[in-house]
Order: sequence, then C-alpha cells, then structure tokens
Amino acid sequence: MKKALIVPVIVVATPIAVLADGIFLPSYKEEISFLNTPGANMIAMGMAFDGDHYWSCDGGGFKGIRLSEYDSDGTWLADYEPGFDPRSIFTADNTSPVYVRPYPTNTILVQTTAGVFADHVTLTGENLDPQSSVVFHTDGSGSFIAMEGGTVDTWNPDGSHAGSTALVDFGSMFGEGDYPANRGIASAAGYYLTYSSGFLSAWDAGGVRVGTTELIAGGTSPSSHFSFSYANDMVFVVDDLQVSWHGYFIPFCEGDVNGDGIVDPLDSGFVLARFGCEFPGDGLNCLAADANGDGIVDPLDSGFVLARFGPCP
Ligand SMILES: [Ca+2]
Ligand SMILES: [Ca+2]
Repeated sequence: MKKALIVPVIVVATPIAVLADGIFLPSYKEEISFLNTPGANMIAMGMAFDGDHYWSCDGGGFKGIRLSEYDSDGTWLADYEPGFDPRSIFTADNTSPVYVRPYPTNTILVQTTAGVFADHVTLTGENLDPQSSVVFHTDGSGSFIAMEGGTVDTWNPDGSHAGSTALVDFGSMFGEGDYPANRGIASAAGYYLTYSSGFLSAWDAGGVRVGTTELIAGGTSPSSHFSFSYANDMVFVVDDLQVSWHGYFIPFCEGDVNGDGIVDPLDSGFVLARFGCEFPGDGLNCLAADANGDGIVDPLDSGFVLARFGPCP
C-alpha cells in the first residue's frame, strides 16, 4: 500500500509558454550525481562511459590535467595529462575504447592505454568548427557528427564527409543559438540532441525537432553547455560551478521498460511484477517500471506498455 502524501499546493500564474514535449515527458530529474575531478580546474568538456569506467575531459589549455577516470559509481580514480585540449570525449555504445576530439584539429584520437592516445581518423571534406564537439551518431552507421550553429555535419567512419543536415528553426528556443550551446551535440537512439539553459532538444534524421524537455537543475553556465554529453545511456552536464556531474536517464523508447530494444510481453511482465513498488526503496527497476512517469506503478503502466508493442524506433 502506498503512503498518501498530502502537501499544500501553491498555484502561481506564470507567463511561461507551453512547450510541446514531443517524445519526452515535460521534465526529468537526475539519475546520478558525482563530484567532478578534484584535479581539473578549467572547463569540463564532457563525459564518456566505456562499459566499466566513466571518463571526463577538461578543456581550456594543453597542459595539466585534461582527463579523469571514475568507477561506475562515479568515484574518482585517477587524473591524466594527455597533452591535448579536448572539446569532446565519447565511446561507441558504452564500450571501450575512449575517443577524444581535441581543439583545434580535425583528427579524432583514440585511447590506447589509460591516459595515452593515438591518432584514429581525420575528418575531411567539410569545415569542422574548432570548438565543436564530435561524437558517434547512434543510427548504427558508425558515423561521426558535429554541429555548429544549427548545421549537423556527418563523416563516414573513414573520415570522409557524408553530408549536412540543417536543424529546422535551431536558435528559436532556450538561447540555443548562443555560444557555446551552438557548438555542442550528442546522439541517442538515432536522434541528434542539443542542450541549452537546462533544456534538452531531440531532432530526427531530417533535422525536425521532435521533443523538448527540462533537465531539472541542469546547469546554465558556459561550462554546463561545453560539458553536455551522453554517456551510459544518460545525458550528462556539470553544474554551473563545475562541482558535480549530473546524469539524466531519459527513455527514448517509451514502454521499453527493460531496455532491450523492443516493447513486448517481457515489458508487460516487468511492469506487472512491480505493481505498487516505490522508488528509491525498491530500486531503479521500480523507476523504469513507471512507464508513464506518473510516480506510481499500476495498471495504467500496463496499458501504456501494451499500447506501444513493437520494435523501438
Ligand atoms: Ca523491452
Ligand atoms: Ca505509472
């Protein structure tokens, strides 16, 4: 039996435009938070996860600590001085190795042993803004993507330019057209992701904005915008003072509560087995089972899952 929690509600009329959430719920709370590396003191430039450890990088200069390693709980393990000034750090589907895009070159680096990097591939055939983050696209192509001012460029795995996509009406919301938000991109479930002032946007392959959502207490400083990244199936940003990293789990495939890429009877069973569970006491699976995000696991979630049977987009 769930406890009834009665709280006084104060309704304040605010002149906030109603946003179309699209594929998202209106907002998400952080799933994980851990301290930024104690060694770095410049500008956090992103987070990656290799299936075992988290890796953050730090830009603003070539010397000093530019790379930090954490365990899967976010406990800091080690700092490194790899001699580059990174603008992004990323992996392919949360697997080793770790890649870095350093300022101001077009050559993507790959980590060979902890803190040691070698040239991987050079992106050719189209201008790559010196400040832009580069990450893998999650459309299954193995391509690299970067964004500058609302134009997404794509490079094949061999580094040759594959094409450009304009994000329709980029710059019309959240101050996203301002530097440095206008040079950051991430990718999840085949979508392009951008971040500005606490708000996440997802864009489809044609550059159409398919959802916006608030990342509650997401940072709004330049550092937060530089740090925007996607790791371990979470959107990561640092807070305004770069004290802590915050990871937000966002289900891109509604109803796939067990995360196996298809909505089917296994998901129904997953929900049914958790009717009445409470987060955090009953763990993260309880959070996942709340398919419709209303804070309760009940028959409405079963209906939500049933209505979405089929493969994930
Ligand atoms: Ca599933
Ligand atoms: Ca629910």
